[in-house]
Amino acid sequence: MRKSSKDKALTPEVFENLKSTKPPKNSVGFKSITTAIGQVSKYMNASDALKLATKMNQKGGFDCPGCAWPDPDDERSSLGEFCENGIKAIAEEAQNKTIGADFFAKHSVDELSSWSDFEIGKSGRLAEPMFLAEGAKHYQPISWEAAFEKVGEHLNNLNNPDEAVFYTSGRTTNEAAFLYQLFVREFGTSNLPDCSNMCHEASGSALSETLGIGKGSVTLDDLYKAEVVIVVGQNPGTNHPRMLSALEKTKNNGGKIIAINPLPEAGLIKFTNPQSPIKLLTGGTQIADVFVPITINGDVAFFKAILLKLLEKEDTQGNIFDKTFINEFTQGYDTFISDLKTYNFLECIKGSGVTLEVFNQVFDLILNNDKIIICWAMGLTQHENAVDNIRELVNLLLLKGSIGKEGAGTCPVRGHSNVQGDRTVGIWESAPQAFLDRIEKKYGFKPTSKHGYSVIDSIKAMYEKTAKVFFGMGGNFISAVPDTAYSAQAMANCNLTVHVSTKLNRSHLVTGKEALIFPCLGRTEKDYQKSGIQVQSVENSMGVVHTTKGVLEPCSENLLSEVAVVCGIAHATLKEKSKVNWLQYKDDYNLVRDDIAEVVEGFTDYNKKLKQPSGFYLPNGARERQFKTKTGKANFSINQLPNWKLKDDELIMMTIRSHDQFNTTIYGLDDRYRGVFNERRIIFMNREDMKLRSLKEHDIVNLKSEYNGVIREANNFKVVAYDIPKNCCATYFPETNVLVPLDSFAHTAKTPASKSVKITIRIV
Ligand SMILES: Nc1nc2c(c(=O)[nH]1)N[C@H]1C(S)=C(S)[C@@H](COP(=O)(O)OP(=O)(O)OC[C@H]3O[C@@H](n4cnc5c(=O)[nH]c(N)nc54)[C@H](O)[C@@H]3O)O[C@H]1N2
Ligand SMILES: Nc1nc2c(c(=O)[nH]1)N[C@H]1C(S)=C(S)[C@@H](COP(=O)(O)OP(=O)(O)OC[C@H]3O[C@@H](n4cnc5c(=O)[nH]c(N)nc54)[C@H](O)[C@@H]3O)O[C@H]1N2
Ligand SMILES: [Mo]
Repeated sequence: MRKSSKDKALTPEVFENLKSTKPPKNSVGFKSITTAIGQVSKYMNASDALKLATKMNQKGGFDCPGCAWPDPDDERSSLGEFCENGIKAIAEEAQNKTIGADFFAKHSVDELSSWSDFEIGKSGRLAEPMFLAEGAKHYQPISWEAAFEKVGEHLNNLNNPDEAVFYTSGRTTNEAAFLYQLFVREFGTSNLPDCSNMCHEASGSALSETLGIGKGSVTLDDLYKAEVVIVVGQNPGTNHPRMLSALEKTKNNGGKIIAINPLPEAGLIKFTNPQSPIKLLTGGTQIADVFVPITINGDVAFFKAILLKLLEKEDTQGNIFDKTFINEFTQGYDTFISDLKTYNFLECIKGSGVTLEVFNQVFDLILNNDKIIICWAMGLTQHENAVDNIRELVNLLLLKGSIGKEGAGTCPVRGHSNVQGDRTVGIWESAPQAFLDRIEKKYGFKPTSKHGYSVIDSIKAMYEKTAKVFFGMGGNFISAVPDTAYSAQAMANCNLTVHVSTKLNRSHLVTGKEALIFPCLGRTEKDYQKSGIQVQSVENSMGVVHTTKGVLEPCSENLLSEVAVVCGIAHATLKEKSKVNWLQYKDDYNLVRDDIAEVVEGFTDYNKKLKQPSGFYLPNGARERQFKTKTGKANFSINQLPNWKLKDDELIMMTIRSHDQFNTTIYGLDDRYRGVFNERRIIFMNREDMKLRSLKEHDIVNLKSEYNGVIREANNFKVVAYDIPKNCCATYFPETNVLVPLDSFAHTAKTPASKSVKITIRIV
């Protein structure tokens, strides 16, 4: 019997061979260098590895396909901007093994789905376009032309364009992303869900409303000059390792670092810079001056407690708030203050789970400094009240006048290397009308103003069969989204699912009636087109746009660039109806950039500006204290304490990344900085919570979440005792996505609440 979509979507419940030890006291250092070298030598040949290492994140080189942390504007290490996880990312992409017709003839879709994500990823790079016919068990080769025609046919057969969904993951370059959204809009829909919807959407919503720009306001230089940097809900040691070098510089300049996190993440505690031979020998820098072991989702309560104490000082002593800034640049101060006064300090402290002693250390640093930067990531954005989390920290910055001045501001640390650029150039299901108007002016068709589906809306629409074609530009939709079982049915309900990918992943195995895989070039590879090798561009987490140019030969002759794929599909779908000359762009990407320069704000003279070796900064109102909000000012906001409660036997679970994964790509089975080896099906638990349930280290348990009466289950996880606040626990994603309810998402932003899932545990 054939496997159900649900069974294919879930990760296999097999155990490896768990070893857990005390987490190390230090991060990076020698071990990260040897681990990276080990990874490279397993999957790549040595000369390719050297070529890559010397060009990664260098001016004129390629942008690391890992995270979006910016490169220093001035000096860059000659060793390469070294980062263990960056090296793992390129080793994964630049594997020398490829898969094509033979591989898929040998392995059926059902068989591949029984492989672990680690094994799927290690099968090799996709080397030719593949097609899964209705009812077939195996993918078979197809020509690019026939594949484009198939997509065109399906799209043109829909009752209306809104029956198609066009997802984007954040590695797509500006050029490909711009053309992709242009095609989608000309086709007639704005169904452009993207990985941001599951990532920093809550930051975008909160920051646009309060500060008038959905991005952060600081530059790297600000970070070096800050007096206090708060790192909240983020694990840079694993996910943005090069950020640690920047924080080290902040400290060398006298700045203090506060880390707010349920886990004492190794990188936040101690860091040894691999670029510094002396540090390698002497043992590194203590990064966090204060570590705040907050309870999961205790952040609004914690920030409110700080706001309350600041207000008390302001009322008794004065001169605490930056009144000049508040009067000139903000709106809503009085209402905010009267709301704040309705809260009780001790209740807030209790809600945060933090001791008064630790609170006071943080408070003193905030009270006595005005150049404050707050950095955050998924620990704040993946909750039902995620938007409140971010608005509340903006309130703090506004009170202190800590925005739009040197060494101060907001720093949402982005995930995918070009997720920010994709949004800037138009991957947005609810793009502003001004942007749509500029498209109309340039191309002469009227894009629909109707808002499209975000990720969650798309899943519902596919489930309900009001969307019938799913097209994924990169990413691994089924493994990234919440509620795996429901979402798998949604995918299976489609007539056609298409993925443009570098590597095989689970989304190729949980398909619609028909499915296509389009293999594409990766960042590291040379992009040969008619006018020569093409350069592309990306935007980092701090709004710097710069070039990226591959250095290796493509792993197969049958790959297309993402730009070429978009041109091919657009041409096959829109044909002579189109107002756009689709086929010209793939021959010369300068033409795409000329169009972007006309349509997207901040990109005038794009081609010329890109010639500057470090790229160029996009305009950023908040950085200049020009707040482009509805009120024309920076807005204070009113945020409530979250009001969820745990039942007696419930825990609150966050789904996090291990040190050996990039989202759904599993590099290895270790989580070295947390002392976990050779296993991913684990649950980190507080020792008291274990005792209460009579659980011992490595006991096997089943997890269950109940939300609005619907029960979701994930079975077979091993318990690992850990320093995590009581009533909290942590597991890895994607293994536990099946427990994340589709209906549990951030208000306003719709980010799935994958960091606050209520679960119960049963011993097996
Ligand atoms: N190597 C590597 N690099 C990556 C990625 C990767 O998977 N691997 N992914 C990329 C992407 S797309 C993204 S978005 C980023 C993700 O970067 P992160 O946001 O650092 O990733 P997560 O593992 O989700 O970690 C969330 C952190 O928040 C903490 N946390 C969870 N809940 C709460 C809470 O309620 N309050 C507070 N204060 N903290 C909390 C967790 O303990 C954890 O340390 O990294 C990017 N870079
Ligand atoms: N429970 C839970 N779920 C989460 C999260 C969480 O913390 N907890 N985090 C969320 C976040 S922050 C994010 S960003 C999403 C990530 O969601 P996605 O972006 O959809 O997932 P990735 O795992 O990054 O996608 C990996 C795939 O992208 C393809 N790929 C890699 N490079 C390229 C390229 O250059 N071009 C193309 N076309 N394809 C490429 C490869 O085939 C690879 O298999 O997951 C979200 N899901
Ligand atoms: Mo992300």
